[in-house]
Amino acid sequence: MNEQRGPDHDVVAVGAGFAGMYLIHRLRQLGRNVVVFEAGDDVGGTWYWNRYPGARCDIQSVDYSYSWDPELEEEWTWSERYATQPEILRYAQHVADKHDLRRDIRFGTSVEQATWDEDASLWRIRTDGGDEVTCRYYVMATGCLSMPKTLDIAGAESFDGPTYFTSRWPHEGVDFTGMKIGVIGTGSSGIQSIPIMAQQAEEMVVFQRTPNFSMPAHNGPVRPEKIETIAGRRAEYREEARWSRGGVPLPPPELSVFQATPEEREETFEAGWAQGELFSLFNAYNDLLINPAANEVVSEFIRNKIRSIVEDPVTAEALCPTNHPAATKRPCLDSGYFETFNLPHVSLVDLRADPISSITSAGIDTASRSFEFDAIVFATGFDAMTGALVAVDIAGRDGVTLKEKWEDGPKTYLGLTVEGFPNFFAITGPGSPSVLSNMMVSIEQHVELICDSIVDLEADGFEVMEPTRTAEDGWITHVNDCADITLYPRANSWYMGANVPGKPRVFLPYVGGVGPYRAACDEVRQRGYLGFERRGPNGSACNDGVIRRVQPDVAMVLEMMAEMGLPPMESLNPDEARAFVAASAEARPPGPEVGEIVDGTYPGADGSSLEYRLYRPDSPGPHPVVLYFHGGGWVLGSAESDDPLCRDLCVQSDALIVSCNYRHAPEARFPAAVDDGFAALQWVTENAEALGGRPGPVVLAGWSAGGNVAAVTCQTARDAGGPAIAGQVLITPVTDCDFTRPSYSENAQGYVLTRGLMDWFWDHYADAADRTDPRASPIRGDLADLPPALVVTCEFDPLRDEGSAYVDALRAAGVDAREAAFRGHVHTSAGGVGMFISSAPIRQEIASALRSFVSAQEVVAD
Ligand code: N01
Repeated sequence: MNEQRGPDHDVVAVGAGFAGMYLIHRLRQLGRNVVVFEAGDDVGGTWYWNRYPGARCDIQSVDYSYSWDPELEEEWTWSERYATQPEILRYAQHVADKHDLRRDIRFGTSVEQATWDEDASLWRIRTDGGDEVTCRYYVMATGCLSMPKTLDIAGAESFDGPTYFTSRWPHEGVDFTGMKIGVIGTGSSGIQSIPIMAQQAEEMVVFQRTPNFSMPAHNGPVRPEKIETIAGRRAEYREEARWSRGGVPLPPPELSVFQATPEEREETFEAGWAQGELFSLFNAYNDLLINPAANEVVSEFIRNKIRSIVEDPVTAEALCPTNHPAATKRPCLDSGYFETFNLPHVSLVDLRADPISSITSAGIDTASRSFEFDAIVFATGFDAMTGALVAVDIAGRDGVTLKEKWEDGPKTYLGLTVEGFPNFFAITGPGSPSVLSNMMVSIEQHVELICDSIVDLEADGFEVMEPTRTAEDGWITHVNDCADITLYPRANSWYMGANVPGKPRVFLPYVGGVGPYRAACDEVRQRGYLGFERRGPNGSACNDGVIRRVQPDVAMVLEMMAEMGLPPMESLNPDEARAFVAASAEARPPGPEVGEIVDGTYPGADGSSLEYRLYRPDSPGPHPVVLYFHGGGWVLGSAESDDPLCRDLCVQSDALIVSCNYRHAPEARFPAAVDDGFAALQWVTENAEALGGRPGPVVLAGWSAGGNVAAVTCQTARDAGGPAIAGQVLITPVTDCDFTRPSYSENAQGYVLTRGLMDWFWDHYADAADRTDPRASPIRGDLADLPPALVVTCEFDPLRDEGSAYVDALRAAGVDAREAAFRGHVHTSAGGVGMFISSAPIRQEIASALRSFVSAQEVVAD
């Protein structure tokens, strides 16, 4: 080694599975020098090690195969939809032969240590053979499910007979003929191997801790319809896969399971079951993985299938998964798994009822029985996603190891790079789609991204790249935001690290989808390596920032709206805008059922009759009363225009919500709206009992311009000496006519409420001279002695800063005021009932404030 010459290799990688193999090919094309260390004796990675009987792919092989070699695509034909491990391994070997990959692979060699040398800007790699090599870039291509989980069963070493791990199966195979065997574990490996081992064994006992959702693979030759889909358009098909959600082209489901009749659902699920594809059931409706009630429908469908296959009802029930939503643990594709339990020599031990106490020299003891076996098979899984990465002693800048850095859970930028670990890449690492995708698509994308990043880095005159802490924290926040809107975190799965005792419980993969993930990575590059610091002999450049900041479900709707290319609302006249808003309201989810809805009228400030809509909880009254004012910039909206939000608040706060309309601009300009607000307060207070509410001070609430009306009404009521108000909840309110606060420029466009639209609203509502009147801009009024306040603000709202400023001003005036600031949300988030799962905490916060204002009032009254 001569560091004057630079490192020994451009790139060192660990692992000669599909990732390491493609990396060699791609880097060679770029003229880079690469060496791959591989513990096994040949290529194949997971398919080299996992040789247990029945091991197969659970993504169709035409999809789970390389797309980068068109010639290979033509010359290789898969014999089955889901190829067996030997066939997939032959495929890997064929590719290695064809591209002469083995000459850059050191087989039978593990990397034990990798240390970043900051002074020399290179990695020092030490192998188990004691060799040391240096490289500029270090890549872990070790796979997500390659580190077997350490056995956590008492007495694991004491069994006298042979033991086998599905993840480390003997190359020569195992013949269980005439043997009595015990199998522990019913994940994919157990479910695939149990039917085959049962064919040989004289007796088999399966020890099951958690039953799993599995469906038949219906394996066989690739189906004609699949061949047809691909024929003559393979490149397009592959491109569709790259932009799909799971790495296999599929139309996104449009309907909720509840939009289908029970008969339609049954038909759809039956077709999915017959299809034999993981996505066919779980992609059937759009809410199966986000709504517990929807998931229960498909869960029960699968349970009924299990009950119909397994003859013994007690065994059938024990095989039915009930402790996690379907697909939140990796579901399985099987070939005769449930049928196996109908064989007379196969039995099931339900460990939830009768847990293993220890493994003994003769077999396995449970709490109530002793079993003797000739052999035991462990299908107990992996220390997934992080196990293989922290198994190597990787020390980054300042000597901090990856294991130390990830003590509380893995932190990565894009699931590929790590702050503190320059020029380090983890292919399909935690925080990338990886195990929630067709791995081939994700592997190829990461390999290409690594290569592009290296080329760009050097072309820009740098030699080191490293993500910033801000970028990494931002990405992990986004990864968690994506997971939190799904049901995945509800399961004790290996996705959550929950299968390994002591492992931090965090959601490991990125559930936002392969296409959206690719878009984020592309954007990082297009924006000049946003979130990276790049350094070289001639200086450094830090392009700090966060690539995804909007809540994922909100971002999806924003994207859809952008794609629709709608004219800006401010280009319409008020009637057109009103018609547009009314039509949009038709399409939104309705919100929850309430006890009763009553529509009526009340006298406005000018004596005209104005509408109200009352939402009564489904609980015995009388209820506390909330007077609510709708949003719509004083121009749009009605007593019922915030219907889903009012329903939700009614249910959650157990209060009577009276949504009162007010006169709208431009027909009735300032101060008509706020005059009506005060009239509504007087009327609702006087009529509280008649409306079925509790007499006494009401709580005021309002969204946007409605928040403005509520805030002004509080001031008017104080000045008028009543009626008394228990509290005010102002949801992203207009509090000022000043557009100079930063949120107005930061969020001027792209987040539904634009600066242009606010101009339009103000122009319709108030003359310039009136806008500074405290009845238009309540922040400019006397704020002393106002009711306690909760002000909701959203990060991507032009009105954010005036909401915060109102809280500051209220507090300065001695008012008990609190801001609830919501990260990643927009002006309309709070009202997105049934649309933005991520906005549920906003409504919970509002409902809890409504309740607390009322109960504080009750205490005073007592
Ligand atoms: O591992 P797993 P796997 N006492 O973790 C049980 C991929 N894969 O190797 O669920 C008793 O899923 C454990 O019980 P519980 C695929 O992504 C793909 O089967 O923790 N039982 C569980 O039943 C898959 O998801 C294919 O309560 C214990 C089982 O062991 C992933 O690899 C094929 C136990 C482990 O299941 C992992 O699958 C195979 C204990 N102490 C694998 N410890 C394809 O089809 C663990 N268990 C492509």
